[in-house]
Amino acid sequence: MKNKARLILVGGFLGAGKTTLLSETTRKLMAEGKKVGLITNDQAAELVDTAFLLKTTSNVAEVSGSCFCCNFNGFVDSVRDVEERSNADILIAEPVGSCTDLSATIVQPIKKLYSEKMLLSPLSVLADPFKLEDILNGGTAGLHTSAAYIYKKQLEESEVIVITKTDKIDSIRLDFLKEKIGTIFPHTKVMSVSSRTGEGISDWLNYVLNNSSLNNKTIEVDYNTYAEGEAVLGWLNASANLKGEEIDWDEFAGKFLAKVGYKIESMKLSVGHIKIMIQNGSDYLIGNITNDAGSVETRGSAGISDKAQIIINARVGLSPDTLENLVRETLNNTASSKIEIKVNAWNCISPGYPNPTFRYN
Ligand SMILES: Nc1nc2c(ncn2[C@@H]2O[C@H](COP(=O)(O)OP(=O)(O)OP(=O)(O)O)[C@@H](O)[C@H]2O)c(=O)[nH]1
Ligand SMILES: [Mg+2]
Repeated sequence: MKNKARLILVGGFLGAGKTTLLSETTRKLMAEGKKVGLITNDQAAELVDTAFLLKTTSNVAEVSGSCFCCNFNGFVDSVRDVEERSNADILIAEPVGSCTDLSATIVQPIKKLYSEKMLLSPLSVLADPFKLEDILNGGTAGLHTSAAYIYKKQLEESEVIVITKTDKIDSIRLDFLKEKIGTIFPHTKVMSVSSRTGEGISDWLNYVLNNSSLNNKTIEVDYNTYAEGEAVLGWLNASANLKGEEIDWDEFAGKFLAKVGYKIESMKLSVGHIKIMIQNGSDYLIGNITNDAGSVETRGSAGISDKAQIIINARVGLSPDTLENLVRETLNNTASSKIEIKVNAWNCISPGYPNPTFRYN
């Protein structure tokens, strides 16, 4: 009989590096002959994360339209679906980056209702070092105060705080940061990873694969502040087909993101995360903006061709209507008369009040 599958929850604020770590981890585990299933999550469909992770494995299930906590049964169904489909030993799930109270709404319900079917690893919460440093120093990391509240609650309920992107921070600053976390959260394990260099990934994996969630504590969460922290973000998920003649998609992506980044910076907007993926057959490019300075990062290449698809996911401190106009205008303007845009899906919302299926305390 097959052993119980292990479920690893990888939380953390928008842009912390969750999907990148999932991708690197999956590659590593697959190379060791392990079967891995992944579960993505978002408030709406058309996810860059799902499309990106599908480049690593076909064993991806998506819960979209609601977060895991507010659609707990949908979450469990997806976990089981991907487990059966892939016969996976290890399942890794990424909740929406603006979600908190996961201990009460996911960890405890799984332990109470599904402990015979799955082993749950300690709840990992990923944190970008610069945002984390600012939050621990009493700042808001450029976020609305209610969004910063969510960030702090995520840290408070975590069993493992994983500092990400360590390739971007020097070792002395990293040690200070770890020390500070140890003072503020003395009972929480602290680890660090770089998905860019691979540093720390094996240690984190060993820890979550060999330990179970022992956390029976839930935290106090003021749901009105939590709801406000999510609602201040306009949330856009869109996809479109692009058509032109011999278009250099990397150049197109670079221009589009640079223009969005410029607007973000000049309007002094608070950025959760803006991510795009352009796919041209098996070639693809991912582009991200994760800070208010509007700085753009791209990876991969979508090459040159007549046709491509674009997925855009943006979480920005703007009303949905204004965000929609900003993205639409910038896309049209970048495409100019050379590229025809056929929109497949265009969804712009403000996340609703969190209403979890279960809440244990
Ligand atoms: N330098 C560096 N950048 C990283 C690392 N991990 C992630 N990033 C970058 O951080 C950005 C966000 O990464 P994601 O993995 O998409 O973050 P996420 O937490 O899944 O974001 P959401 O799904 O929006 O909540 C991307 O630009 C990544 O390339 C890392 O280890 N080093
Ligand atoms: Mg992600």
